[in-house]
Amino acid sequence: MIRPQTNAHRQAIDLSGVWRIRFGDGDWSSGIGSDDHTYDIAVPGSWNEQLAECGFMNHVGPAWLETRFFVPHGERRLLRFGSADYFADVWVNGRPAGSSGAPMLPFELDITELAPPGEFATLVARVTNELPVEGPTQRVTRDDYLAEGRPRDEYLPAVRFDFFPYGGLNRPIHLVTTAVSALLRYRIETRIDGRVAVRVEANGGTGIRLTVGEAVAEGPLVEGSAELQVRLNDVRLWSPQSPALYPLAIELIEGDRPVDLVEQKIGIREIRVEGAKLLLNGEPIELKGFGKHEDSPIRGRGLDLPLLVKDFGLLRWIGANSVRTSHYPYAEEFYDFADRHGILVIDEVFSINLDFRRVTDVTLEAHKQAICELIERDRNRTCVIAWSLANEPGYLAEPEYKERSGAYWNALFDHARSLDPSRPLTHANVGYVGTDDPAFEHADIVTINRYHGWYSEPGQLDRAASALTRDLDALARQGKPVFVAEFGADALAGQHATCDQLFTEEYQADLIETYWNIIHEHPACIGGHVWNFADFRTAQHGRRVVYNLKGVFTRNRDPKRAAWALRELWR
Ligand code: GCB
Repeated sequence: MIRPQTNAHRQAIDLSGVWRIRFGDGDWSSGIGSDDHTYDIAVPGSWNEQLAECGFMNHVGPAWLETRFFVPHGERRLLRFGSADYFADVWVNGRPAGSSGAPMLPFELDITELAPPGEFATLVARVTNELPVEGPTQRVTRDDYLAEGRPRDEYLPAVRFDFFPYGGLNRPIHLVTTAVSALLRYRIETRIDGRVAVRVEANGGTGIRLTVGEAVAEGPLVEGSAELQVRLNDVRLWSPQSPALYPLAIELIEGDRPVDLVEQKIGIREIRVEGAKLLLNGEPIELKGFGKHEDSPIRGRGLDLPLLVKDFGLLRWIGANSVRTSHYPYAEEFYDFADRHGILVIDEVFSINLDFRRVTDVTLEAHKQAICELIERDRNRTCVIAWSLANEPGYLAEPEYKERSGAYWNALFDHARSLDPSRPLTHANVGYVGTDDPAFEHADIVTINRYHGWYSEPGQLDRAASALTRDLDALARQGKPVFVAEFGADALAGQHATCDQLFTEEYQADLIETYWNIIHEHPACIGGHVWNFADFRTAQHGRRVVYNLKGVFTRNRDPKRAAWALRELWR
């Protein structure tokens, strides 16, 4: 799948705007009507906060979204969704156009036959934010909480994770036109000696011209694919200090004229694990940064470009060099910023808190599919330095996790490695599972999330520090790099105390500083990510005051005391 773009050969029309929405289980595939049950909805944007006053804040289930668009001329006409949260079926002019794939990832539908050029067409998408029971992130219902004997764990909306299950079309949707002869996909490999190899697949055409910076190569297409290589002279390597990017262009040639073109920017860099070190361009690198969320007031998970500008400015201000896309693939625009700003990304698949009592073969297949689609989307990204295959599986400390997950991880890590042997693989381990997590055996980087000093040892930083050191020492015996992907404390901005007190800005800053000093000094530790960059909305639960307050910035991006402390530590 090619990222939507406009040039002499292809056109991408952004369908963002105010659409109409209707909630419910009926069938509105040929049009949602215009009665009292339909509402305005801005796309991209989640329905929850936008339509809270109409009663849809906590809506989990289907909603029907509709827009009308003008269909320009173009031999092939495609609809390209950045994502649908979490699943969508689409109709164009009342006829089925297709469905989404793995949640939080793009999908493309060929609507050439459904939408004649030179006319308006109607698009209806049935979007649901309900998860399947056997998915890599599993559905939970109110009744499940009770059946599991966990009444105090009830969340509204019911979820197995600690962020809000926003629904809707949260990323841009484009109408893309191309010629019938068109580029279909490509795979870039770079080497730090300046070699850039590209494998291209196309429909039609006779040859490919590859241009990277000043270097050009041409080659024939054989059975729809071609492999080309160029070499850059005096290559400037990409790194957080100097995120040099080169323009890369792939042209599809038919006879002697170009019929398609795709462009992107790439950096030349190498990422490698050696012993307990993570090496970027052959030098050890310490990861300093955050787990984030796609979350902002009113838009929910909807793409918010001003927020991206702000967040990347704040990452620089605080001295961070990396982010994990906790707990799902982010919008492609996020990776554009990361490539340009030199932010290293641990790209996480949407798999959270897998409960191994409910894992089946269907779960494994869906998990593999999600990894496949994630790697397909992001493999050409310079900023992506590792794949995270799951967050906190076995989080209920269910005995089934240790008994059964070995074969699951074996299959999953093998699958990911076969798709991309060039990047290290990891997963984020939960404290309840401990340091003998069966997934560690397969991971290239041993990653842990730890809340000593918060959920355990509350308010006791000395005990928290000893517990963290014990964990790191135990993990270091594996001889692999150890990474702390989450640590942190909630702080209500403006809450203060003179002694160690949960929820105060002082305690959050002190806990983060205590952890950072241990992480920084530990020989096996390649760095840490504070949980979280900013306060974020989560489902209603007795442990949360509307938001998860572990942000070092508020949801509006004002700094808490911990932000200043980190700036001091990291810059
Ligand atoms: C975790 C989860 C994260 C939560 C965080 C917390 O371990 O990975 O999703 O938000 O803890 O604040 O409890």
